[in-house]
Amino acid sequence: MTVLDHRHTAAVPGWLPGATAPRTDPAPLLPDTAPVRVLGTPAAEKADPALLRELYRRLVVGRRYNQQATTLTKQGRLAVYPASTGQEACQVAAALALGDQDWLFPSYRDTLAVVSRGVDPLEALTLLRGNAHTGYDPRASRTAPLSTPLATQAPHAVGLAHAARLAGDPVVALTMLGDGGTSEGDFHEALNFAAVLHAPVVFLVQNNGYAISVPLTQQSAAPTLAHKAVGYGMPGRLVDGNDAAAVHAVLGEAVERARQGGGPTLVEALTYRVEAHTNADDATRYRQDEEVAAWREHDPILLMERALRELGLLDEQLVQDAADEAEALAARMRAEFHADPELDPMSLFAHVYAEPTQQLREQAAQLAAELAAEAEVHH
Ligand SMILES: Cc1ncc(C[n+]2csc(CCOP(=O)(O)OP(=O)(O)O)c2C)c(N)n1
Repeated sequence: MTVLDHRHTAAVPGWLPGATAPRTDPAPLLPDTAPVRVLGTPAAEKADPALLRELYRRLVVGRRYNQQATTLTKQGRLAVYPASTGQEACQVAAALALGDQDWLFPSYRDTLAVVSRGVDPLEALTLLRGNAHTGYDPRASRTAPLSTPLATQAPHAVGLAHAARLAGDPVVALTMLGDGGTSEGDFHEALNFAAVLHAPVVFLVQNNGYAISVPLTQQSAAPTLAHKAVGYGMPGRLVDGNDAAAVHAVLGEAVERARQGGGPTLVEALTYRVEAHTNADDATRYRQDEEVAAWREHDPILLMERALRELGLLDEQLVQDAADEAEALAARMRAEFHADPELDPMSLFAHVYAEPTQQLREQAAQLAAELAAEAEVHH
């Protein structure tokens, strides 16, 4: 027995009165001990067949979207694309778990979630094409811009959700991050604020194993990333991130809990980034082919197909319709991205502040003069 042991045994009963005492036993907040699974388990039989088929359709279309966008980067038609190939279950389930009144706060890897939420598939790629603007109306779609700085979208989600709660609107905000994002200060501040304010927020961490070349083992010593919830006083859930039905169920519960005033939830979805970080990365430099191959066997579309077949829900028509829709979308992407967009450099200054600052006005005037001078030269 050491002096420190005494601290553990005496802490709660002998705690001094006042505001510093722990308010609840943290043990009930400990995350799931194993990832939640639905597909291939008895729970699949209780799942809504229409939902499973809808998830399948979205997965197939989503995979094709990822493939086509990646190809467009190779042709120089798209500046950068952080593919969510292999992570489509998280992407489509996140979009489906939200209602129309809710808000999504995505990261740069979550274009597919934005599209699955109903934003035009081409508009959703505007930022990644090199435009200064988001390309879609965040207010109309209740979808924040894709966040390039890691985890900054998390405090934004908390702020919006808290404001909505104060206004009495039954809005839930769901924010998506990567495993690397959970090391950012913004992530921790967001969790703390969300728990203290009891904000209706769901944090979805897609643990895809890597932050560019940094594997999770070098990123975090937490037993699971879901454990990070406990210290802030919210539940942490662990789910198989390639099981679309499980991700949908776990997120659905968390969204409902938040809507009913139950506060925030952190969900860790175990998944894998099958492609490189972006088209600017060579993943073979830091991971083995066998690892990728093993995850391809646990692919979200494979899991869903297998489950649908077992349940007698995979008919020719569904397969054909999903494939046709996917090809039509890919063809539209190719056609639309064939030409370079016409950009107005002056639009750079739009939508920054409601009232442009003096500095921005000066910069805008300077750019306008430079453009006019250039036009004169070419005249
Ligand atoms: C604040 C901040 N720091 C560093 C970067 C550079 N950066 C871009 S992606 C990335 C890795 C992120 O990994 P993870 O959060 O696991 O997400 P994933 O890309 O795997 O979806 C880093 C460090 C950044 N975008 N923002």
